[in-house]
Amino acid sequence: MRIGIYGAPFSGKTTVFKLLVGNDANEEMGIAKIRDERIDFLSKLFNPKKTTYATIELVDLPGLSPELSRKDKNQILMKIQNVDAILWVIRAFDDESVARYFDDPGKEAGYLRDELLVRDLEIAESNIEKLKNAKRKLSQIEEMQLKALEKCELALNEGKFVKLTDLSAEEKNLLNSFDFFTLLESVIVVNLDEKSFRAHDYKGKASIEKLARENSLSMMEVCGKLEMEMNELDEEEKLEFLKDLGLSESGIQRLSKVLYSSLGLISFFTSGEDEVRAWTIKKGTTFKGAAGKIHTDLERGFIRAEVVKFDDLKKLGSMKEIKANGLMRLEGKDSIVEDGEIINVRFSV
Ligand SMILES: Nc1nc2c(ncn2[C@@H]2O[C@H](COP(=O)(O)OP(=O)(O)O)[C@@H](O)[C@H]2O)c(=O)[nH]1
Ligand SMILES: [Mg+2]
Repeated sequence: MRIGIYGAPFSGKTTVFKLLVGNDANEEMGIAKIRDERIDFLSKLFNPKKTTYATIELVDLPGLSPELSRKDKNQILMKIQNVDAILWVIRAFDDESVARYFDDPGKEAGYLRDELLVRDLEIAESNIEKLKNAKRKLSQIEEMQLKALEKCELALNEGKFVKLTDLSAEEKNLLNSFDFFTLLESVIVVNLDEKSFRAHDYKGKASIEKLARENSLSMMEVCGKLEMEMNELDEEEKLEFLKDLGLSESGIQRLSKVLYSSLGLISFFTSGEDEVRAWTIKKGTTFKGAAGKIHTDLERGFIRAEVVKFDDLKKLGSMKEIKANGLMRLEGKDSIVEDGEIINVRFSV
């Protein structure tokens, strides 16, 4: 999974990127470990040689701002092609030492939305034109593409995201090759200073909430600077610090969860003496499909999966107790995996 970090200059994009990827990141692209306290627990319990967290790939973009030329903007936006989701970072922290492009975070969010709409409209229009000007009879697929593109054009002209347009699954498929940004999931991260973070209030809040609601985007608040400072603390101090803020987990942990849920992703686990590992799958994946994530042999030779719920294991404390209480079940290839299941695949090849 790849996520592009999008926003105006000095909004805290690189700060969020570094928080996710690790402090010493200095590249545009990085791999973020998804912190998951369930993996920490399993790792303590099984004491494996290796512990592997789920990961996501992140792309840190230069800032987009109104005074840039169309060409410069497109160059920046090109970097979010081929991502699965866009993470918007909005500047809502007060700090006179850091330059600011918009005096109102609500306006900043509106600007970011408009840039995506303008770019997508350009894509729709130019491809409609291309198809219409083709000096040959269009194939059936191209006819359908044209119809779908015209629906998008209409919606975009009304300021509506492509993902909210009334398109069939087939039409969405046909649109895949155009890389519409407003067809992707977006998560809005509002970067606050400590004062507004504690108060849960800041200028433009209502209008960002409205924008998120209207376009069906997820939204969350973080305090980038505090998170950075928190990274210097040891685990216990960190928890104290979070508690003082009325939180139980860091913004980055919350962000991972928001990303997962907005992308329709869940985790399952494998565990043993060699490795405890988290795997990322789409909601609705079957046990056979999940087995294929681990290894194609496991999918090919799938017999059954032994399944334990993480919460049961946490409660009972050992696999022995799980078995004694009949809490390990067997599942066939077509059953659906639920979030937090620990799976052992029985297979033969
Ligand atoms: N006061 C304050 N400063 C921040 C916060 N987040 C980022 N900054 C600072 O703002 C400046 C720009 O941040 P950066 O992440 O590089 O922004 P980018 O241009 O969007 O990548 C840096 O000096 C950061 O240290 C925050 O939450 N509060
Ligand atoms: Mg940056």
